[in-house]
This record gives sequence, C-alpha cells and structure tokens, in this order.
Amino acid sequence: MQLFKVQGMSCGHCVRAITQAVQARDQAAEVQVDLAAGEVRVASRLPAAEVIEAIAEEGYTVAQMM
Ligand SMILES: [Cu+2]
Repeated sequence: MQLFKVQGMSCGHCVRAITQAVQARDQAAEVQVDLAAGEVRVASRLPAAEVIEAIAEEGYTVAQMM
C-alpha cells in the first residue's frame, strides 16, 4: 500500500481520472481516493515513482507521503 498526497482533486471526475491513470499502468491496481483529505492510496505492483508519474500526467500535483 502506497499513500500519496495529491493537490487539485475536487470531484468524482478527479477520482475517475486518477483511478484510470493508475489502472492503465496496472489493471489490477486498487485505488482509493479521499477527496477531503487530498489523499490517494494505491495497492499495486507499480513503483511509487510510476504512480506519481501517472497521476501527474493527469494534471495533479502529487507527492508520496511515507
Ligand atoms: Cu474533479
């Protein structure tokens, strides 16, 4: 499980965009988005750097938390 701080998420569209961006790189990835906290949890085989890249490509500012 990886935890990321993501800035700029505001609605269901953002949730879908981020989920699909990560799952495009790992179909089996599990993505949980907490809009209120600005956090994204990802369970996947992807290295954190690749998750960050996928989310950043959607236009969000992202950093790994831990
Ligand atoms: Cu949105």
